[in-house]
Amino acid sequence: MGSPSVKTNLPTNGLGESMIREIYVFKEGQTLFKDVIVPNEDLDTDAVMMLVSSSAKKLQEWKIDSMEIERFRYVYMNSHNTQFIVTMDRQASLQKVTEAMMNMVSKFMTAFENTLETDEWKSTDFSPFKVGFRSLVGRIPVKVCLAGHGGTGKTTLLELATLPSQGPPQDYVPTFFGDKALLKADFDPYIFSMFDLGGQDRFVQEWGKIIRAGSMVIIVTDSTKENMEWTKRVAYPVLKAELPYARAVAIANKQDIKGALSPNEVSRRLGVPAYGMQANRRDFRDRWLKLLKGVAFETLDYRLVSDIEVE
Ligand SMILES: Nc1nc2c(ncn2[C@@H]2O[C@H](COP(=O)(O)OP(=O)(O)OP(=O)(O)O)[C@@H](O)[C@H]2O)c(=O)[nH]1
Ligand SMILES: [Mg+2]
Repeated sequence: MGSPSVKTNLPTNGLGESMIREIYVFKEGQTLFKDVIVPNEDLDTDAVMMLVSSSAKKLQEWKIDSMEIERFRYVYMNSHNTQFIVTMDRQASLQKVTEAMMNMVSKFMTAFENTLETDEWKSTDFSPFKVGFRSLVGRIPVKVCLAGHGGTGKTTLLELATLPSQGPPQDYVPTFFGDKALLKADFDPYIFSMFDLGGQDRFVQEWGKIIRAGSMVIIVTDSTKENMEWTKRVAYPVLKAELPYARAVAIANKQDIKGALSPNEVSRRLGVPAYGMQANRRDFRDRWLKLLKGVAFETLDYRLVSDIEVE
């Protein structure tokens, strides 16, 4: 520790990240277009859309508003008596999505304005809009936070994912404050902005500023009892205060070390689904990327940060 080669890449604030989950476009009660990237299993989507679109109808042309329901935020707009509704993670940056909404509706109008002004819209196929919608979604990174104590393997995981040809680092170089890197892999249409937090105790007080707008939290542990205690005592209060609506999983890292707690045991102690890992081995990259994808698309077991319960 305190070596001259510490990493000192200060991340920028988290205003640029957001996860857009789906879009619906309605006119006169009909669905003109929809694209669901990550289905919302928690709520009755038809009922929610009915509610949101009735509010959208009352909006002035080109005004944007939003409403929050549980862990989701519905951003909506009204143009040419057509209602546009985008679902995003509640936590994520509203500013970025507002911008994206403007672009989206402009794009839609460029293609379909004339159609919407006559009865033609009733027989028009709007599905080609999917390409434009998805490319806008892909321009806003989804924020993923790697949280855990110093030396548990966060930077190793970051580099395992983002620097595949180099191979994960074998030396421990503590991260100062935090670091970040973009990750593009088999996550289409999403790209991830990976925030690697400095885990030494003196940096944990900075986490609050760094993790804002995070959609996903990866809780990194070295699968020891002491580390479980630290995670619950020090990391959980910050995560619960700052990112209650984010999705969380735990990494039971360092499974190769003798005496490592099993992923099941880590999961039981932390109150979060835990997945075994050996981050310092490049052949674990595939598993790590699949895990990230599974959390993003909600095909893998996760827990909302606010729902984490510990004894
Ligand atoms: N044996 C073993 N070592 C690992 C494993 N994963 C990471 N390491 C090593 O553990 C050390 C962890 O280093 P980092 O990844 O930099 O730790 P960190 O969590 O980023 O630490 P801070 O930046 O201080 O928060 C490095 O020496 C890694 O090579 C693993 O699965 N098994
Ligand atoms: Mg680090």
